[in-house]
Formats: sequence, C-alpha cells, structure tokens
Amino acid sequence: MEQTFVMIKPDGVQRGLVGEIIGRFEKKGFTLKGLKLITVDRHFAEQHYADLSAKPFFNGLVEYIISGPVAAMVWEGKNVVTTGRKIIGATNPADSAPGTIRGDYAIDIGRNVIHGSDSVESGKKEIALWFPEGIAEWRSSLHSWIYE
Ligand code: IDP
Ligand code: MG
Repeated sequence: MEQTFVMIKPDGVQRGLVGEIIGRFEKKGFTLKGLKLITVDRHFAEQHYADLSAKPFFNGLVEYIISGPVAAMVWEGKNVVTTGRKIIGATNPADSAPGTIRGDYAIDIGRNVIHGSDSVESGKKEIALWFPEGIAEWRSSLHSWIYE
C-alpha cells in the first residue's frame, strides 16, 4: 500500500493544529503508520529540502523548519500521495481552496503549516530520512469498511 511523509511544521504545532490535521487524514480513511514530535537541526532540514537549495527562500525555509518541534508522520492508503496533497492544498495558501488545510489555516507561503511528499519516490526517500528506526507494522481493522 502507498505511503507518504507528512510533517506539521513548527507553526502548525505552535498553533495547536496537530489534532485537527491528524483528524482530517484519519477521517478520510488513511492509516497512521508513523508519528513523532521532533526538533530537527539545520543539517537535517537542509537534507530534507535539498532539492530547493538554490532557491532564494532556502535559508528562510530552513530557519522556519528548525524554529520549533514538528510533527512527523507516515500515512498509508490508496493514492495517499496525490490525495494527501489535495487535502493539504496548494503551496501558496492564497491559491489553496477553502476546505484544504492550507486554505483553512494559513495565509503566507512561508508559514503554510504542513508538508506532504510530492511523489511516491520522494515519499520513500523522506520516510527513510525521517524514520530511520522504521515505522509501525499494523493493519487497521477498518480496512474492509474503507476499501471494497
Ligand atoms: P510544497 O511544500 O507545496 O511541496 P515546495 O515548492 O516543495 O512546496 O516548497 C517547499 C516549501 O518551501 C513550501 O511548503 C513553503 O513552506 C516554502 N516555500 C516555497 N516557495 C516559497 C516562497 O516563494 N517563499 C517562501 N517560502 C516558500
Ligand atoms: Mg515540496
């Protein structure tokens, strides 16, 4: 089953949005396979965002991510990468539809509350980076109520 890496950024944790965000993924029917609150250092944040290292906002982005604890998660389910990105909304909250997480809870692109992997491949890389210890092995007993 497909997996994605989702991170509630420091602003989302500070603003008390962890429960709300987890609830949205849970209620959709996705399965929580990994979860931890962690403050990462500069080197780690630079690794996570390595693809963006040439961008003018890179340093500010790294400062933002290391500014406090983040809630790192692995979610599992059919099409969870693409559907997860839809639940999250567009990168710039100004372009995110109401009903999405960023559309409902964010205003500025540099304080957009949440990260979600953009492909199955980057999901695998990000899960390996953030959860080197591995993730939970379990299958929800709701499976047959969610999948036909
Ligand atoms: P994504 O998070 O929707 O996948 P990316 O393009 O991968 O968007 O950018 C990663 C993160 O970098 C964004 O979520 C946002 O926090 C930040 N970011 C992207 N573009 C800008 C910008 O123009 N100014 C400031 N921060 C930005
Ligand atoms: Mg991205």
